[in-house]
Amino acid sequence: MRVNCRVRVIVGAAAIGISMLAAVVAQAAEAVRDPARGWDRLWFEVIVDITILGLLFAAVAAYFLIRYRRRDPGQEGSAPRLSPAMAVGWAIIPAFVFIADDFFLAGNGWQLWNNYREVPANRIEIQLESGMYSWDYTYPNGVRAQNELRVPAGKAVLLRMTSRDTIHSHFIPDFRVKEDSMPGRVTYMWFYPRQPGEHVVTCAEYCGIMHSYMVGKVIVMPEAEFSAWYEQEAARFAQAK
Ligand SMILES: [Cu+2]
Repeated sequence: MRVNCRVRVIVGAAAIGISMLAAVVAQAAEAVRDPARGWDRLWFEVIVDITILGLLFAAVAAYFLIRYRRRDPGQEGSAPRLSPAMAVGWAIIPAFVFIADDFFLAGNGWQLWNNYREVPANRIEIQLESGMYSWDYTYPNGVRAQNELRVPAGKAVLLRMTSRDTIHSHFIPDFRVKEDSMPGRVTYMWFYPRQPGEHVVTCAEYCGIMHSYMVGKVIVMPEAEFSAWYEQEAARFAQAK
């Protein structure tokens, strides 16, 4: 009777683990092109998975605590006999459920990263030179901006980055992207600003005593508004030459 009950608990745990993995697989199968959404989704999956696993393990532990509690002060406990197969099962199945989920989430993260490294063809490409202590952006038409990156909504933005002094790290928390910029090497990052709004840019690599002042913002504008600004800035730069 007792053995049957334990077998049911083990089988139940394995079934929940497998169905949980299946749900994660189904979600991961949808290709996510907006990296921010992809990372958010993966993080949500991590939270859901560890919550389910944690509750499951806690429920089994609580069941055992109640089921095998001491019923009178003089009672002496006795360990139930486990067959070798049961002993191995008790060790392997919970570990398998936990580790399988860990590997699965790690695999999802890797896949997401690989997808992220492929930049959409339809994009605006901006050069970024970082230096102590500013972010200097140059647009394809020669327009330059410092610490304020204006971009159109609804289009992927690619930054090709380098540094004129030391290592900095261009971090836009709202878009879930962060990448080092360094002298003598061109690195890149991209993000997909879907709606107009403002987002903080900050340096995520300690680069000197004013590091904490190395902040800027991404200003996402409606496309028409961006085009007007872009042309106006181009004319201003042409006049200044
Ligand atoms: Cu910096």
